[in-house]
Amino acid sequence: MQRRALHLSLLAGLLAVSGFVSAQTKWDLPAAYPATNFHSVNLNQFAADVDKASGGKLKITVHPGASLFKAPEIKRAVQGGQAQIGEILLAAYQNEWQMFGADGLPFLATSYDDSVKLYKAQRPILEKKLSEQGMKLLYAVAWPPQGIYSKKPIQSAADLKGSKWRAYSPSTSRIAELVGAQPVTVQAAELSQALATGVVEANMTSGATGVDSKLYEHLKYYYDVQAWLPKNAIIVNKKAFDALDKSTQDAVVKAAAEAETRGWAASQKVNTDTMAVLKANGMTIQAPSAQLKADMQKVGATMVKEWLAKAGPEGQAMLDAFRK
Ligand code: PCA
Repeated sequence: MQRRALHLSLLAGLLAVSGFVSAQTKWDLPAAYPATNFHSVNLNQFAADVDKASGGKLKITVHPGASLFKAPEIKRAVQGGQAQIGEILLAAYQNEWQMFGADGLPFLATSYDDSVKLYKAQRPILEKKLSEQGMKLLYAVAWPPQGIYSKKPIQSAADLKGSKWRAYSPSTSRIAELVGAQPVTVQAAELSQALATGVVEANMTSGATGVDSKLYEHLKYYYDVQAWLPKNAIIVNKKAFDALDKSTQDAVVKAAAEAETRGWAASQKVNTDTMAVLKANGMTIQAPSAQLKADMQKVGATMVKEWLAKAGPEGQAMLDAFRK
């Protein structure tokens, strides 16, 4: 009797030591935007949902604000397994593969409805590409529509000539070139500082980033151009995902689908809310003049043409799927 009890306790001890009883996996999730940004808030909810649904077997720690990796390094970190999972701005990787930049092209998809359509056309090829790179796409959420922030009032694109223009992607740099501005790449995490030191006089981004980085402290004019809605994507290293047991994998996929739905709704709400915050902080918020709008649309048409020339038949097929 006593002997048997001893055996059982020994067995329990061995199981605990081997990690069998309390098997727990920990993932790091680098993200580039501040903790209060709606994408980051959504990521924390996603992590909490996974924790709960997996019965505590998978713990995901979100590292917002580019605290673990800088924005342009996150994709490679996930691919190489330095981070198991991460959040990337797809459009930032356009030079690597043109399809990544499809949602960063001005005036291709300018409303939430069109962005959803574009995402549907983009998603299968994104999944294929990321899979070839040893990763899996979990979900993607659009930023609110991109408008122009400027130090001075802007009546037409000519007013942007020579201005120091902050870019966050190849496309936002290209816009600067086409309007004769001087592009300087600055990640969101460094944007406030860049403004304070005067290296940025204009840029295109969302109301969300306008509030995150307090753009109203330096740029007094906002033109609600609604030119495109770039997406953040949450990607996971395939080996890390495959190492999970089936029920935990299912928990991740389900929580991701919920985060996607929640994120798109949050984006729309944030779009409205942040316009009010910008205004309350003294910004002049206007629709673009007919001239400015026409100028920017021309820039967009040029860029879609350039993109298509580089993207080839794969790009054309995606555009056809989007427009059908
Ligand atoms: N904010 C990010 C990307 C798009 C957006 O709205 C940024 O400005 O870096």
